[in-house]
Amino acid sequence: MRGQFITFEGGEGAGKSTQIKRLAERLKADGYDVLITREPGGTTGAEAVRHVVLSGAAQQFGADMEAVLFAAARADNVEELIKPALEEGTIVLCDRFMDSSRVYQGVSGGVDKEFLLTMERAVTEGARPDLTFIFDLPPEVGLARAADVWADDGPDRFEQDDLKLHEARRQGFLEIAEEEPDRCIVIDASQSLAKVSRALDTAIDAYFKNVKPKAKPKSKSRAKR
Ligand code: T5A
Repeated sequence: MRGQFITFEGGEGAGKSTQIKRLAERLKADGYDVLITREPGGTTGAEAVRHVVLSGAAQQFGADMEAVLFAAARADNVEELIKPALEEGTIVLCDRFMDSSRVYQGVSGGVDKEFLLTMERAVTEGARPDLTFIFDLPPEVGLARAADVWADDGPDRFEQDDLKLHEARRQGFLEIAEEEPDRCIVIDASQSLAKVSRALDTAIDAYFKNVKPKAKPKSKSRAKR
């Protein structure tokens, strides 16, 4: 029995974390075991890497170095959290994953595609996403939303980038969705919270109908809430 590995991708402030939390509650209420994780992060080691990359401390060493750091954080998250959870039949909801490296480090960072894919294959072995939601919206809308929740220290290393880079990332995610239509579903994230929630629920219901989730629903009384 293997669980389902569902990843959420997109630009800054697209609403991924908000929807992941809501969806997790819904799935738990339906009787599924659900694990939420994020990238970079999830484990103690990966959270330490998160601090290094998002603070901008690694930026001076170049995009290749940042790509390696994201891959290192991913390796830890996969080995410590994601793979064990999938093996137990859990539904794993991950806020960003390999597509963020393809887009942020590859498309906008200029890191060699083959180098990225080699690291991706090594790190994600046994933990490839079954389904990926690409939250699509104009970058200026996402950045304005993100700005509302910035901590006192302001935008992080990637939020500070030029609007052109954010636009290139948006196109990069859309290209991945086009290249891998069996795995990716694009969600119009510029809509209201209620409409985005509805679009996501509809897509999840259709997906679960087709794949017959390997994660077995437990009886309601055992559901974690
Ligand atoms: N990165 C990451 C790489 O470069 N390479 C990699 O391999 C990986 C894994 C991570 C950064 O690292 C980069 C990408 C990122 O720049 P992060 O803080 O985790 O940093 O970045 P985000 O994932 O972008 O986190 P955000 O919090 O900015 O975006 P979310 O999670 O998409 O948005 P969310 O849910 O927090 O919502 C933001 C605000 O908008 C509101 C929410 O209430 C919240 O206030 N909101 C809406 N408002 C109106 N309408 C809606 N539909 C809304 N949905 C949410």
